Amino acid sequence: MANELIIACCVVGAELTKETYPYLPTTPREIADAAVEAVKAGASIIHLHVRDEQGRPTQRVDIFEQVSTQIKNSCDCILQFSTGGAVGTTVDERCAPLVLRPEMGTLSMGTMNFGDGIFENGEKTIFTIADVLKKQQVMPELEIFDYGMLETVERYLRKGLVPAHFHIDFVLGIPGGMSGEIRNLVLLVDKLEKIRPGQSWSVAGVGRWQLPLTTTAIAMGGHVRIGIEDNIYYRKGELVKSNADLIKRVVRIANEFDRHPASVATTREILGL
Ligand code: KMH
Ligand code: ZN
Repeated sequence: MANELIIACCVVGAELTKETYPYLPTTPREIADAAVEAVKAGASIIHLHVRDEQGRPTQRVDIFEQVSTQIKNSCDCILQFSTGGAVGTTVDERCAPLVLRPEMGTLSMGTMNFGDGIFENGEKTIFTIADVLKKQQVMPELEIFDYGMLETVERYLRKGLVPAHFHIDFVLGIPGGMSGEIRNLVLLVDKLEKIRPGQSWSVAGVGRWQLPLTTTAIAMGGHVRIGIEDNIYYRKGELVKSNADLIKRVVRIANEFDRHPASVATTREILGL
């Protein structure tokens, strides 16, 4: 089991538009199909954002419900709802879909510049989202965009201010956060090991960092998040056509390391879901 690789797929995200990425899934059917295709390619977790009728990011419960049902009708997988939403989404909107009680939900651990916007995660916001996750019995994935956010986790754990059971995702390469240089991942994993030996973690490399970081995580024994939310290029100058294409490449690389995609059941076991 230790060798199995959890692949989470971030199928659509909240910041991309069809103008910058023409293959972007936006309707509930397209998003659900992209998720099912990702699961067939090896993903066991779907990191979910949804879009409204105009293709804009939304945290509307009815659309989350529609997409979740369509995915679940076609395959088993772990749904991880975004509580980050898009830059500027209010905290109430961000928490709203948790009423559907997905198996997992994200919890970002600090405020940051996010490209030209501000991704607001002040202490009050973190605790509000953490409370709703707890109330709905949704397992948090703590999103770490910078070293200080991991130190925040350490501080909050000492004070009992965040749920004790979580998965960690290092999201590296957002302009405004920590870059995706490999030494940054090594630093973070080293720190995490000191805070919580044996804690499960994955890495999400943004843009050109996706391939080197996923390969490094595979070699280090971690897990990965891949998908067009984080990276729309297969290689420099060449747009990737689907999430599945990104996943298939990572599965090929992982196989060379004798690591194989974790099934949904194994993922639940590893994460204690
Ligand atoms: N769209 C970003 C501002 C999450 O999903 O929890 C936040 C985000 C994180 O995507
Ligand atoms: Zn997201």
